[in-house]
Order: sequence, then structure tokens, then C-alpha cells
Amino acid sequence: MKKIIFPLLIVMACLGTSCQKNQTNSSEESITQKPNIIFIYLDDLGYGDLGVNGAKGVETPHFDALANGGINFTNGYASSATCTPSRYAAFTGQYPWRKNAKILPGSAPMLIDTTQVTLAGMLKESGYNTAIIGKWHLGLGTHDKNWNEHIYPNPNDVGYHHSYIMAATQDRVPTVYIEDGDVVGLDPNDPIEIDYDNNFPGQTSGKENPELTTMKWHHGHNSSIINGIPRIGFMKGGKSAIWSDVDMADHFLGKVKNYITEKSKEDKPFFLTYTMQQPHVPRTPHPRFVGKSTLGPRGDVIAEADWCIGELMKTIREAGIEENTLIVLSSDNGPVLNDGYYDDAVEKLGDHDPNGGLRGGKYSLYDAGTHVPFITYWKGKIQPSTSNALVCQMDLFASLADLVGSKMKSQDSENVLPALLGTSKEGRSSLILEATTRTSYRKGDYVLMPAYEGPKVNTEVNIELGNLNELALFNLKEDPAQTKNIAKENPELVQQLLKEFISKRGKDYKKTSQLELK
Ligand code: NG6
Ligand code: CA
Repeated sequence: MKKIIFPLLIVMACLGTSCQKNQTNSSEESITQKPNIIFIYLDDLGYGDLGVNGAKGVETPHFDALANGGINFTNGYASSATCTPSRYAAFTGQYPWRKNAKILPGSAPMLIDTTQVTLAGMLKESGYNTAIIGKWHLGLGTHDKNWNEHIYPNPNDVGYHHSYIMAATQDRVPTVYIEDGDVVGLDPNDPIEIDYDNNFPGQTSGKENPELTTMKWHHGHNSSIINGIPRIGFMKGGKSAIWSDVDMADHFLGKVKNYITEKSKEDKPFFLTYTMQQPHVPRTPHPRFVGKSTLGPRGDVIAEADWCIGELMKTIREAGIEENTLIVLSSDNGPVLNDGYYDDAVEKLGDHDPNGGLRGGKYSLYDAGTHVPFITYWKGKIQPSTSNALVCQMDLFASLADLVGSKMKSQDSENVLPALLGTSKEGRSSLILEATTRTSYRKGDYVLMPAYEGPKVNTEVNIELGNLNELALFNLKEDPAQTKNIAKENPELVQQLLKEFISKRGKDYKKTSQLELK
């Protein structure tokens, strides 16, 4: 947006009434300046996947520049250890277990109700242009939607003026882009059909025709073969609309650059959610990035994502808005190596630790499931630092509402704006974390993990799930790898935390369902 006009409004307001300096700092700033906001949301990027957090075998200079030039949070969280629930929380400010949010198939109806408050909707109400470009994975339309017609509801019905998305994940059908509710490039004579249960007569599949695949499936991912990659779910038709996997990063980035360039010319500020697909499976780096890391495709797509961030920053600088743009960067859940394809992520890991020393990973109730990279950057406004304040993506709603002077509220979001801007090292005092319906309770440096039934390890992805025989207490500051259950030594603290947890989460926290990868 152009240089800001708000001071004039304040002068005008002061002419009418007495103009006391009675606002808090942040609301005062929000009156003088509403910055552009860009939320960069990665998919399955681990805390330790950034150079600044100790990555080995892949260089991430652009991520690191944001972290070193802004605030690198050491206690930043996704609400959940999988995508749909985390996105639900980040985009609505409500705990995902209230909505029973789980990993959705690509055919799922929209999970967010069109009457719900959303982060984008709040910013839209506050005068922002709003857009989402990238992965969605919160369902679209209704159960019986027709992909060949306008899809309602879509992101534009829950707060975004503009959306350019993939419906679910890169490994799920439909493998097409959807712009403002319409499939892009669709030939009406070749309509799309989607089925998550049964294949279409006469069509090949990864299960029956593995010889036709160029990427081999390890578990699941054996339905329709598209661009040589076996996917989750069956798809028929829509040939002209099918995306190119190796070009996906460039494709979304192109949309992002155009959006920033165009909207920075307008008087309104913008809120852009850039939901990158990396390093989720299938990992398909553009040929320019193949071999850029020593980690195989998983590292190469992290290098690709890093380049995209560099390009985004270049665009912001060229548009002259770097000092008027708040950037928040995070990941929807922790890392996984083999998530269903043979792609050398395990074999080429070397001494890289995507978890950054934390236990578990994607799908896990242990810390690495939800404890993710979390960076805020605002040139000239945020002083470079690291912060151990406890912050969650779900808090963007209340924090950004404060920043822009909105009175709108969402149920579970807490205002941690001072932590996000670095004027305070205090974040939330507690947080409920979730992994496939199981929940734990983080308070201060401690995390309380109730006992849950189920396997200790998911052997397909080789990740410890955090199903413990007995309730456990860990001090994450002293023991980030969660090696020592200190519940027995701290009975009073355990009772206190359990009481708080149950009062917030409800007594039925034990009603859980098992992780099913499909
Ligand atoms: C699992 C998929 C996994 C990934 C995940 C969702 C199988 C066997 N595994 O069910 O590959 O797609 O769902 O990931 O299908 S998330 O980051 O979007 O939550
Ligand atoms: Ca994810």
C-alpha cells in the first residue's frame, strides 16, 4: 500500500473531541499505521530444518535472513501435529478439537462454517485486501460438490477476497488449481470426477500398475497415477487442468509476486496467506533445485522453498513496502521423512536433524509434532532477537486484531502481539496441543502428557506417537528431548496441571481415535 494516511484521520478526530493519549501502545500504532501482513505457512517443515536452527546438508539463507533480521521463536507452536487441524486453528483462532478437525480427503466439504469468524475475515473487516495462495486442505464446497461448476463455499466465502489454491495436499486428488472457487484451465468436454473409495472403470492405479509410476509408493499413495506419481484418491478427466508438480513452486510464487506488486499500489493494506507445499510429499523440486542439498528431494524442496522466500522478499523490496509489512512464518506441523513414498529422505539424512533435538515428529504428541519454526519479521519495527515466549499460530487472530484495532474476537486465540513484535518476552501462559485427537497441556516450561492407548510408534513413518502407558510430565526447558518423565517427583504440579487441562479441554479428553494413514 502507499505511504500511510492514518495520521490525518487522528488529527481530524482530535478536532472534534478531546484527544487523550489513552490507547495502549499497540492500538495506538494500529491507528497510525496498518501494515501489510504476509503469513508464510510451510507444510511439514521441522524446527531443525532451518540453517538458523541447526540444519545440516541444506542451506536456507533466506529463511535465516528473516530469522536473524526478525524474531526467531524457540517456543513457537502449531496447534496440532497434522495439517488440517493446525490450519483450522491458525485461520479461525479456535482449537481444532472443538470442531473434530482431522486430516481431510481432497473431496471433503468445507470445514470452516461461512458464519464463523476467521483471521482473514477479521482483517477484511478492518479494511484489508485478503488473499490465500497455495495449499488449502480445509475442505471445499459441500459433500456432493461438482468440481466442474463453481464451488461454494470456497476460501472467498470465509474471509478472502481472492484465493488461488490446491484443494488439499500435493499427494491428494484433485491435482488441479482452483481460483476463486473455479478449477483453472478446465475443459468442459473433459469433466473432473473424484472418488476416494473406488477407481473409475478402465483407469490405472499405483496399486495395480506400479510399473507406470516414476515415484514409488511406500505406504498408501497407490490410487490414481498423475504425472507418474501415484496419489491418494481417484481422479478421472480434467487433463487440461492438471498441475505440473515440478512447476508448482514457481506457479504459486508467480501468483504471490503478482499479488504483492498489484496490491502494494492500492491504498488499502493487504493480508496475504502464502501456504507453501514444501516439504510435504510428493517432493518434486524443480530441476533447478535437484541436488541443491545433500538430503535428496526433501532437502532440495527446502532449498526451493528458501529461494521462493528470497524472491518474495525481493518483490517486497521492489514494491517499496518492506518497512510496512509484517511477515509471520511458520509450519503447520513437525517433520516426517518417509511419509509414503520412497524418496531417499531417510537414506540421505546424514547428520541432519529435522526435529532440532525435539522428540517425535509429524503425527506425534511429543514436542516435535507441534513445536515448529516460528518467525516474525518487520524491517525497522521489530528488533532482531530470539524469543522463548510461548506463541501459537492460533494467536494470530487476537494479536493481529490488536495490531489493526479490530474488536473482533475468536474463542481460543490469545493476544500475544507484544511477543510477536518483540516488545515483550511473555507469550501465552498455557496451550493445549493436539495430535490425532489426543491432547497434551503445555504450561510454562512444562508439558503434561496424559496416557493414551495405541501403538508407541507408527512403523510406516517411523515416528514415536507419544502414546504413553502412564501420565507424564516433562520440563521442556531442561529436557527438550523429553527423556525424563518427572511426574512422580512432582505430584502437586501434576495435579494442578491436570485440573487446569481438564477444565479447559473437558473431561472427555480420553475419547480419542487412532491415527490412520490413508
Ligand atoms: C496421511 C498421508 C500422508 C500425508 C498426511 C497429511 C498416507 C499413507 N499418508 O494420511 O502422506 O498426506 O496424510 O499430511 O496416505 S498433512 O500435512 O496434510 O497433515
Ligand atoms: Ca502438514
